[in-house]
Amino acid sequence: MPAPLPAPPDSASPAPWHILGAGSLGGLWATRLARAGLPVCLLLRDAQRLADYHAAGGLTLEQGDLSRCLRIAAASSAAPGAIRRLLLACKAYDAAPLARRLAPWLAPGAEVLLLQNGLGSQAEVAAALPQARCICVSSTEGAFRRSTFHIVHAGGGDNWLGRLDGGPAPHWLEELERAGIPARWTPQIAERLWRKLAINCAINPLTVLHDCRNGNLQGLAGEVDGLCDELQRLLHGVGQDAAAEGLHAEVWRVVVATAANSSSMHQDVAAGRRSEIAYLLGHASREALRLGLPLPRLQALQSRLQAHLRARGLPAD
Ligand code: NAD
Ligand code: KPL
Repeated sequence: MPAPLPAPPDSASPAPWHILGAGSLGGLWATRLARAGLPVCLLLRDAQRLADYHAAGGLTLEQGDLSRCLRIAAASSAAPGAIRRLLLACKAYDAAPLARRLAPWLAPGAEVLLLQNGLGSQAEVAAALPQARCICVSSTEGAFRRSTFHIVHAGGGDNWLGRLDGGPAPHWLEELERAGIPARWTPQIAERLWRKLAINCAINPLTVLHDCRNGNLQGLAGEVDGLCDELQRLLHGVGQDAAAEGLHAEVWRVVVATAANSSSMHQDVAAGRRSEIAYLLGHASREALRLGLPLPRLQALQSRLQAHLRARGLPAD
């Protein structure tokens, strides 16, 4: 393992955006930053993935009727060189192991943006990278991969950024704006993350168990409302009163607005991929246990989902 790297001498020059994971969201950020002329380096899994990327000629972004292939610089995540600003754009369960692997390459005071859904992975990464400044992102943008290096921008949304310990907005927020990435700084990022976790817990597991699209949950109103009651109690329990406000109405608004969509968890399970259950329902259950809050509907939902995943040979936590 290499020794930790010192900060580069010219730290006034704009720090390149190192982006780990040329998946859906990582690709969406990388292509928009590169299109705006900002320095970007994609960190790919290994030498084979790097060779595949060069053979593909770059990363393609599809937005509406327009597609553009960008030749973005890339390196292997095994030997990326010095990193001053990192966007960790992997799944929640990969975040801490990958952060540990990249730790020796981070310059002192490096900034690490965490794009993961749910909660729990952010604290794991922060513990793994005590020398870095971690910034959490709660994203409601939508993207998927049409093929390995072809990203489709599927839905508009927001990116809320903030540090769990507060702190002022970084100067590079303007770079995101310039790149057309909707980004807003909030001192209350935990509230945003908890609110999204609650919405995902009310919608995603049921779409898996009933093998349905989000809109079909309108036929399961009692079940959804019962979960929202308990999620609201949990949010109050963890001190996120603002996140609890109007939760039922917000869940129904999302169900209707995304009626034709398959939830991310439904897509993962249908494709035989690992889900992020441990950082959604798993985190909610762990917090309820810690607080001594009995939430029987959430617990029953978690048990049903875990049994469903195990029956398909998928990790249940
Ligand atoms: P994804 O699976 O499309 O992308 C993850 C990428 O990480 C993959 O390309 C994978 O190859 C890469 N990766 C894993 N290990 C690696 C390694 N060792 N080196 C280099 N790359 C590695 O996932 P995604 O949809 O972009 O989701 C990322 C996070 O963003 C998740 O937590 C997800 O819940 C959240 N999110 C996604 C969306 C969306 O629309 N896709 C929206 C909001 C939030
Ligand atoms: O975030 C989502 C997800 O699928 O993970 C929702 C809002 C439920 C939209 O599908």
